[in-house]
Amino acid sequence: MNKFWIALFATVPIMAIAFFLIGMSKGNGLWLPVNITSIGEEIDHLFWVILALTGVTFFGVEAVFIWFLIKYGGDKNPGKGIYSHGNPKLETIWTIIPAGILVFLALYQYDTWKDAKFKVNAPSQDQPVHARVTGGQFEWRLTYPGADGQLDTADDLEQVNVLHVVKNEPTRLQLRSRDVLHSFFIPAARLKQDLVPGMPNQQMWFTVIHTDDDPSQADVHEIACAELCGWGHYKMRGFLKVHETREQFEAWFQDALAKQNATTEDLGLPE
Ligand SMILES: [Cu+2]
Repeated sequence: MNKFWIALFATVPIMAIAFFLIGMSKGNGLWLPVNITSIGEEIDHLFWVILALTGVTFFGVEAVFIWFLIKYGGDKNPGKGIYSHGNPKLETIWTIIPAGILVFLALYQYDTWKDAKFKVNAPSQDQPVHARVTGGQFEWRLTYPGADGQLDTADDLEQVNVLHVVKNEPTRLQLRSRDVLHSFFIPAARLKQDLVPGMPNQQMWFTVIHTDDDPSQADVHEIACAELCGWGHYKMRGFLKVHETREQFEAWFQDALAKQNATTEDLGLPE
């Protein structure tokens, strides 16, 4: 076979590996952000297990592919090609192996999924949610229950796009959509949840255990909408602000509440 074609096809796996190595090398911001939640370590572990499985498969498939290109090239096999109508035994084997791997993954990830997603495992269910996240075209609206612990009362605090939480405290959120499908995604927390119109009480929970070791953004992490939700989808960028202590959070909360409830007189503005 023409060496040119071998080189061209071999370029694909070589480039894939090169991009992978560049992507995962530290400091260029292409890889996952540093994990900040207790559940994130388990999710990262699953990520690596799946990456290893798919990686080994990738190398195996590419090796066979390149070997076949060389072995069955036209220069070594002159004449007409042979057309096969399949091999039931071979097909059974290559169906059973991936099916087995998928069953293994389904069982292997079950405990993590249960902890991250089954509502019965949500923390502090007897207490009010930390905040309600309402996705809407095109913003995240955060509503915190005030001192009464009830949402939709006069002492609520409403904020846009920045979610404030406290380090080492289990945080439970209520999620809902105001209009279309959105997806609340906190990459550093390794959590993502669709907001489905008509399902007003979806939940997400996590505990921030440590913050990014990059001092320039030690306590602020990106929030993104991970579901194309309209022309302004890109604008649904928010931030997760982590307070070191409950006192710091309360200080921010009271200040924000006072600003929210300020009158024009308080602010010294003309009426
Ligand atoms: Cu959205």
